[in-house]
Amino acid sequence: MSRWAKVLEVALASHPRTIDTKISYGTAGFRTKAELLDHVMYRMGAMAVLRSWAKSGQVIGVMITASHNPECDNGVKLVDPVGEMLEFSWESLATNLANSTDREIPDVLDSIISGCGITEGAGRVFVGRDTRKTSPALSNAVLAGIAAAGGVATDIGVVSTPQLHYMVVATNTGGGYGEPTLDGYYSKLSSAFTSFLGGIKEFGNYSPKIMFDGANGVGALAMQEFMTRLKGILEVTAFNTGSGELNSGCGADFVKVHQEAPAGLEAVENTRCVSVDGDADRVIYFYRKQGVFHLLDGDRIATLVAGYLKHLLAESGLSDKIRIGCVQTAYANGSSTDYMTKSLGVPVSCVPTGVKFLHHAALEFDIGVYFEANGHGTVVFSQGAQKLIKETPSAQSLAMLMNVINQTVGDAISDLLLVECVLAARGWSAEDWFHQYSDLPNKLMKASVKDRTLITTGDAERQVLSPAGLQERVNKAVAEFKRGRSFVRPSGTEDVVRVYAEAETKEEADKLAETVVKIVQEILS
Ligand code: 16G
Ligand code: MG
Repeated sequence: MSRWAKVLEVALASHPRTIDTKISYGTAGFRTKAELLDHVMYRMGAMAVLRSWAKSGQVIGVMITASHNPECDNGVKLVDPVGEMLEFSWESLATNLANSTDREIPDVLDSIISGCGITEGAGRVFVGRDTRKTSPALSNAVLAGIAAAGGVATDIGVVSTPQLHYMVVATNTGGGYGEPTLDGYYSKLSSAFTSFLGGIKEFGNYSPKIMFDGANGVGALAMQEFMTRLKGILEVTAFNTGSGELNSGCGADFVKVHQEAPAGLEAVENTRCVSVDGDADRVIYFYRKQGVFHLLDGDRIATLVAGYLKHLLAESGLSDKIRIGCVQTAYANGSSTDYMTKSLGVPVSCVPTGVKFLHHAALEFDIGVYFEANGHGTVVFSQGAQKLIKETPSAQSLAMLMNVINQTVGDAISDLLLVECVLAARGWSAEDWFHQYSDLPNKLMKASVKDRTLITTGDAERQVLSPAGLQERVNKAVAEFKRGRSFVRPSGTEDVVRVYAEAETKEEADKLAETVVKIVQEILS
């Protein structure tokens, strides 16, 4: 009898594949309408067990969420033992397993085992889920897959994506990264924040008061806990805490895309406001003054944080020993890159879209600050840098700030606490922060084409490699505009081609984007 008899039996009886639409493990796992996902969840449970075997029995995470997508969607992503996204080479294995027939499952699992040279051992998997109504049933499917494959599941329940990453890393490091419980997570971040703020004598223009938009998701629940723990230190007024629809008219993606305040915060003036997304791994700040909306996105967070970390390194005499750098994508506003490199003197590397690429590139620095413009990001410290910082008496502020940061993955609430620390230390209001530099006007558009996969890109998505002739025409269009820049890439999450353009004025940025959309449609029609 095949070692997978149980997996097949449960698949056929309780989690059969009843649809034959192809699904792919994309930038952030599988993501689609919730009703199409039961069999995928079951199979990912089984696959997580194999991944744990391949990683000598370390814990693997499975997160059920569709992040900022609408409530009707859902998704699943796997978390590797050190908190990173599932290793790239396993993405196609996941896609293959998800799309096979039920009866093919044993063969596909066997081929993973032989292809990756895996020896069976302990298979430990942590399962977390967001607040979507469809998440409990899908989580049960994952748990069934883990059990059928002979693994040991721990159901962490409703958590943010970064909380699940924390749990995985804290467990795999035997508590070295922090106590492996949710209480450990809250305690680590809130006590570091409290100590850091406690050490600041003068707040200047900073006031410890924010308005928080929880996107009606799990970020609101996490914030509830922080509000209790940070009482009297940070005053938080929470909106969109769960009674409304998830990500609808609120949340970080809404605010970034629409460039307007979310539900409940439309009329708030002169106050720092923060929005997180549906699984709380993205954060966006904004404020309104005299009716004008001002966005402080991931680029702004990166410059704020990198500038301050660089200052702390200089203050503690570690500038020569610890190299700080920043990682951005092509979507970073040209002004933020200029400010980072020229005014702050922090080197910037550019990588393709997707957290995993940024995270890897950030590990090349001793301190790597990485943020996508959309608000995904964090700071990572090399082991050497962490040790040196902890052992250097003049680097105590830096050591405290390091503990506010969830290094395992971008964490909206940890990022929020980090931003608050830096603003407090600088004595800045949101307006002071905003006026550090001016963004170049820009425009993001979508082009619908028959087959977006015909477009391939290189140079961190800044150049089109195929079809032939497309890049030349984009170059020609860009050359017509002062400070013009534009690039084209196929979306990893939607069936569209994305077009980004920036130029000296808003009108020109809009015109450049529209021109490039037309070029794309002409060439790909
Ligand atoms: C996913 C990525 C995000 C990226 C976005 C781009 C993760 C966890 N998430 O949401 O980083 O910005 O895709 O979407 O990696 P697009 O390919 O449709 O433009
Ligand atoms: Mg998210």
